[in-house]
Amino acid sequence: MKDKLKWFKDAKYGLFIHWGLYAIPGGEWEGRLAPHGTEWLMRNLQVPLADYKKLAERFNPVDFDPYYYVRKAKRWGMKYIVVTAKHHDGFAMYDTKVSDYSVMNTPYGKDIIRQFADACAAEGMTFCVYYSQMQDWEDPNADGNTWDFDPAKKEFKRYFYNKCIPQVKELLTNYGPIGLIWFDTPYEMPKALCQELADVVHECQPACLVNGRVGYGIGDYRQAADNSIPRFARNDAWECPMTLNATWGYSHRDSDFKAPSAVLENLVRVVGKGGNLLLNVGPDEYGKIPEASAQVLDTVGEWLAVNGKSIYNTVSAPDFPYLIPWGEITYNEEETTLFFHIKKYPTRAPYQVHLAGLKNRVEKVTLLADGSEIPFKQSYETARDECRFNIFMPAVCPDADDTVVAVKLDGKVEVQKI
Ligand code: FHN
Repeated sequence: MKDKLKWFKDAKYGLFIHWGLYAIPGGEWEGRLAPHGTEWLMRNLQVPLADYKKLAERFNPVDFDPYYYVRKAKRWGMKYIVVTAKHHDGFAMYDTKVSDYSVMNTPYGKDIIRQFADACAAEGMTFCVYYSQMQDWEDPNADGNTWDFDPAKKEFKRYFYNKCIPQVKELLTNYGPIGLIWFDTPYEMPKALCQELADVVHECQPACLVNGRVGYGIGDYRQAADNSIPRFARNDAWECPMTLNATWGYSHRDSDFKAPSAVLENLVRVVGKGGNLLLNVGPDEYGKIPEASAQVLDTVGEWLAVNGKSIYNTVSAPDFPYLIPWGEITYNEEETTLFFHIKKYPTRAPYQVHLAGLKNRVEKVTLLADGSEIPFKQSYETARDECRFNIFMPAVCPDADDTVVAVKLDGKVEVQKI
């Protein structure tokens, strides 16, 4: 098989959608607030299963339009979508024959995953699913629900072989090509079962990627911790899952969305370290996300429409010998071009941005946004063995959030060691 990770490594930016019954309480249950993510409400407030299940009788997202998400994701510059097919609460957002606890037994009664899959196929978007493999608060034998079910009586394998594996098979056989499957919270799951799960995925769809949270490094790519950007760059495939506010599921109370500049900064930092940013939205019980969060992503999408070349198909640049005080660098290997993401714009003439330690000859420097040429100077001081490279920016900052400059090199990037 050709490099099955290529699409993922080139994609750089994806949309995560956490959606399920938890969107209805939106973080609040009978006057009590869910302490962390709203999707953890049932467990954190120990809501009895019989009560939580009644939410299914109310689930009716009449405003849901899968094309809204897929078309928006395209405009937002995202290259894949990961939707929660089943989160920890155990409720399937699709037509499963394995359990009655699904969207088919709600007033809505339509398969959400099918609609996303079809819209993605029609719009040329890579469709992916999230599946909580270890925790399932509805199943007496799965991990997580210790208030309805006695932990001492749990037989995990009964859940694993009767619900988890069959449901994963359904997802991988009934919805066309799945770009990747996103497992989560493997906790103490035995390695052999994690391997079996990954094998089932690859038997059903050899090209489908398995994420790192299948456990034990068995996945096809790695995951950073939630909302955490690794300190060091690495150019194997990895992904940073991130929230737009402080929760994954919809919240009635939290509309503290990151500003576009903050999203952009996170995206460039993740991509500059060689990874992908998987940014989350949480639709409400009607199927919509707050307009304010969509606007944030619109703005980032506008920036990407102009500067996307500095993000997609890039890798992290090699380590330069000195800290870079003005921003980040991404690198397109095929085009032997470095992209300088200038966040701290020079304030005084001659508006210099300096990079030490670049050994290549620079052929051309341009402002990515409009292709205009930027003057530059290279020098080498023999006795000190120092390579210096300066560019001279326009006096007026073209983009206060991130001005991108394309630096075309004469060949593969080479960096001085000090
Ligand atoms: O428990 C989940 C959480 O609800 C959410 O799904 C995130 C997404 O990365 N993963 C787990 C916590 O790491």
